[in-house]
Amino acid sequence: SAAAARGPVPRFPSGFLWGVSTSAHQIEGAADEREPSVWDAFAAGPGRIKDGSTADVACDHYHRHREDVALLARLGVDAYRFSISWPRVNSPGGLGFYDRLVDELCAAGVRPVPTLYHWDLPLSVQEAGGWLHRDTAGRFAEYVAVVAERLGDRVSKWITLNEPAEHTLLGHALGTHAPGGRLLFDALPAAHHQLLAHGLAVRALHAAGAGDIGIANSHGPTWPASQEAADVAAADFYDVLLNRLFAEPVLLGRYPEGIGELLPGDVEADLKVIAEPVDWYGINYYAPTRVGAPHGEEIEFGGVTMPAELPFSVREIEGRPVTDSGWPVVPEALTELLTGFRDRYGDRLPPVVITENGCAYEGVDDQERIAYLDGHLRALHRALEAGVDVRGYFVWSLLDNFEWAEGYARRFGLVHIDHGTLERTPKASYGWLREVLRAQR
Ligand code: GBH
Repeated sequence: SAAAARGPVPRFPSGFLWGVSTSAHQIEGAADEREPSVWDAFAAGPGRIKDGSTADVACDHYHRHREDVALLARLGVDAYRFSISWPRVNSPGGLGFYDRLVDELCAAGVRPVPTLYHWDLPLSVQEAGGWLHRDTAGRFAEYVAVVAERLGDRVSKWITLNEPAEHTLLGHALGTHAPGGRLLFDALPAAHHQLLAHGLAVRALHAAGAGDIGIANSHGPTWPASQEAADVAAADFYDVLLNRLFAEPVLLGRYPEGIGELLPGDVEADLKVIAEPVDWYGINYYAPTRVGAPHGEEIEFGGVTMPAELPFSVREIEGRPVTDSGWPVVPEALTELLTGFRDRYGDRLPPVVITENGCAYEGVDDQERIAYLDGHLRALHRALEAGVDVRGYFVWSLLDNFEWAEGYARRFGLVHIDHGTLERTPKASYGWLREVLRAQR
């Protein structure tokens, strides 16, 4: 078989944390058993979700969590990254659901790794100003304190936010995700307030006696379209906006040059909060991005419409296979990303965990997904050999799920979901990963 021809996945250090990831809004369903979130409101608008779907039922994980925990246990992962829905915690019995989930995970020998925010802001908080409003950061910290108080006796590893970069760009600058803001550069306060929320959450977790805290930031190498000055400058700018703007406040306690001036409030004082030390740094990696000077016209890219007034344009990476999302498959860019982080941030970079990596493909005999994951594990191992301190790897995702604006049309799961019957069927990649994990023991 193709897997045999590739040879075994190299051996990772003992204690390396193997896991899979999901998020609440993408899998839970049971929307009528919680407060509404920005995603419920966004999906209700016409033309927002490609297949016209909503996450009202999703994978119905809320009612089928026992079956899903059994799938995790059989897969043999050490850890499960899921997210806690703030709108559910706001609703009667909501925290009780996560309480039971954590108990079931512990009983199954799977370590719970909750993310405290994965894009599903309570609609009530949006109506009070959302991430454009500074108070949202304080409200988030209050919610975090409640969760830590209830789960802190059994949860020993925490993630504050998922991908504030994507939530800013897609949710507030371009409007292709909830809450649908099309503010372009006026969306930057949403980034700052999320980062402030991260810092306040770290403090709230510490106050509750919790430790081992990280953030899950999306990162990828930015490749200039050519060596011409205009392309290099555009790529640098994109790198500042999508990578450095979110890494540097957390790791270095400062914004990249030119950014701080664009932000509201006492930025220097806020940076002290944002730089509250994390114990590890989570990276979600999917693909590199090739960027050049602006075209001066609107372009469609990776399902996103980029307005003409942006000072860069995203270009195709040629000569590579692409996944069903249209993203190129470039495993060695993961090695480049990690060694680049180590070189840039040195001893300010804590141990790294890959908190998401995966791909969209159809079918249950998903040989392309196996090839993608196999290639990325080898690239990750090369980063370890090059001296980068990587402590864990989480596949996105356990289940096919609600892929935001793409609806159910993109399948990232190791387990297939029939969205009619909600039947779970492990794919070939699930069996492959189980064997990889077994061989690592
Ligand atoms: C994550 O976002 C989310 O955390 C998760 O909820 C989601 O389901 C999952 O990934 C899959 O989408 O256009 O070639 O330059 C990922 C966001 C995906 C943003 C890849 C950057 C670069 C591809 N990232 N993308 S390209």
